[in-house]
Amino acid sequence: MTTETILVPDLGGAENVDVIEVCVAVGDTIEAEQSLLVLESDKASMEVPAPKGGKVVALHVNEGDSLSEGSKILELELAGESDGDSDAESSVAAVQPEAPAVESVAEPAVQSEPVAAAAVSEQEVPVPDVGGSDAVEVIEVCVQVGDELAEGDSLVVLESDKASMEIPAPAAGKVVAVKLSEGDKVHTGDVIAIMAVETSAASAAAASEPASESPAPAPAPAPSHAPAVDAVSDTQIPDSDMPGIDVAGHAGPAARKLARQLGVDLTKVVSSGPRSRVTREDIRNYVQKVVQQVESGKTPVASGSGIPPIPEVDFAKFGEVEMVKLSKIAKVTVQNMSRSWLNVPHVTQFDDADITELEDFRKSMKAEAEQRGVKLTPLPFLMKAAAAALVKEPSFNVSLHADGEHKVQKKYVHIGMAVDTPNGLMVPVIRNVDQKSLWQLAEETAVMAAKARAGKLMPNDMQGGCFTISSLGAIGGNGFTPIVNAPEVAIMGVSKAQIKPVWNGSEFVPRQMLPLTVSYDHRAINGADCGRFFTYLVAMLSDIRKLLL
Ligand code: CAO
Repeated sequence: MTTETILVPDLGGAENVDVIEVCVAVGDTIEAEQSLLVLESDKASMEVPAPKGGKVVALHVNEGDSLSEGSKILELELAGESDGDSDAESSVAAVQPEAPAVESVAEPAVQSEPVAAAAVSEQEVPVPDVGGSDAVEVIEVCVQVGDELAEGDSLVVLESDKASMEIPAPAAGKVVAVKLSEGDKVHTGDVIAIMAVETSAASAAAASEPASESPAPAPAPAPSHAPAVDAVSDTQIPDSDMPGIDVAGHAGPAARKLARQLGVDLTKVVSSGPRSRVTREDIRNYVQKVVQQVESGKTPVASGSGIPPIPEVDFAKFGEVEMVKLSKIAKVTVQNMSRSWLNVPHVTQFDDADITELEDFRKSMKAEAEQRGVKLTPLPFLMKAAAAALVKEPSFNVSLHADGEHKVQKKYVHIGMAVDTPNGLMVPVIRNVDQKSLWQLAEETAVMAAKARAGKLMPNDMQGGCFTISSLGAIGGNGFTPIVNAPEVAIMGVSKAQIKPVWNGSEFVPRQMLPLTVSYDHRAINGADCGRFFTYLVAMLSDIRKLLL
């Protein structure tokens, strides 16, 4: 068997190009032209094909390595060689791949008429030499008419079978026309765009000089196939100090192809490759996650789809940071809040309850509360009033059925209470609140809050709620808009009670006013329903004798 060392071919002078993907593994039997590696510079990615077929017996590269022309890629046991070739077996031959590894990409040259004085001239920007006569596809158009571009800003991304490449603006200027659309097949010399480019007498004069001597800021006239102005013009990988496309969804040809096959929007895929490059593995992980989420019902297809992701930011660029692991509860909260926020059209209504008498009564019960060993806070009163309102206005005691045809009317009154714990937000549920006394509720809410803070709630303790109360009354604030705890359809936010002047018809009197908000799911509840529910609840708190009726 003959073994050959496969080397990195001519990269057009580019050096230290990143390995984005290694497409083969030791033991693989490969064919000539099969992709071995995907390499990427700032401006282009390209696949390095096998110069011949055979079996990979050793690999010299890993993802993330930087390679230059002549770097060793792998050892290939050549296909079809007989054992009689054992002469060559001992001396491992280093061969240059026969096929050109990448298609060449030259800087686009602006075709223009030389101008005699300072002026803005409209100039065509052609597709540079993309190598070969095959058409290449436009996979991204990065500009639109009216865009002001800096020299080097990306105009379009082209992709052939083997490489994707960004075509940069050859000079600063304004886009006057865009001549290509995504999906177009183009050849060297086709016009990408027309740009209004400022030219000066000096640059115009220089423009008539040989291209290699023309100054950088102004575009040099050159035939579209000719090498462009700077040192990278005839390289196969455009200059690495040009800015690359710095957007989510930047991926090599292999990854783009896979994304297209699977219908994946690359901007949604979290990238793990060098310089935020989306790899094929990232796409597979994304698809796997989406399928799992849909199948487990965690992310109904209708929720979140089409919502652009929040871009990842490297905060360390701005100062010292520390990565803190999210607790399990915090992660569940992330999911629940996103789900409710995205699915539920929220409306929030505000009101103040006059709890002057309630507070007088509560304080008068302090001694008895101590004897009973419980603390009588406003919460049990709020629970009781909410339960009464849920019974009076059953439109609040429902959940929408997933079939889109029904709502589930609940005949029980279980109320959740948001508890702030060291591990995060938890919502234990107090059952049959309508049937319990204030003392029972005081005791049960205290037990549940203690259990939540100790991390001892069982799943059952947090299930079955019809409505939630979130009280920040002990902390402060004038009001907040709580997020409905779906599949419940309403939630009450309680803020801090304060003495305020209230007009009683003849004078202002000091009253203890409790700011309340009710957020509701407008799919299930109408504004008038909420008006009735909330007015009744506030009336109960303002005159707690009514709770007895
Ligand atoms: N206005 C003024 N004072 C209030 C009040 C209000 N609305 N609500 C409670 N208080 C007072 C209480 O009367 C008590 O005072 P005293 O000790 O003088 O009687 C004090 O504040 C402390 O109350 P508490 O917090 O111990 O008890 P609570 O029954 O009011 O609340 C609980 C229990 C579990 C709801 C609460 O401790 C809690 O965790 N709240 C946070 C909920 C939360 O995080 N919500 C946000 C969710 S969305 O992010």
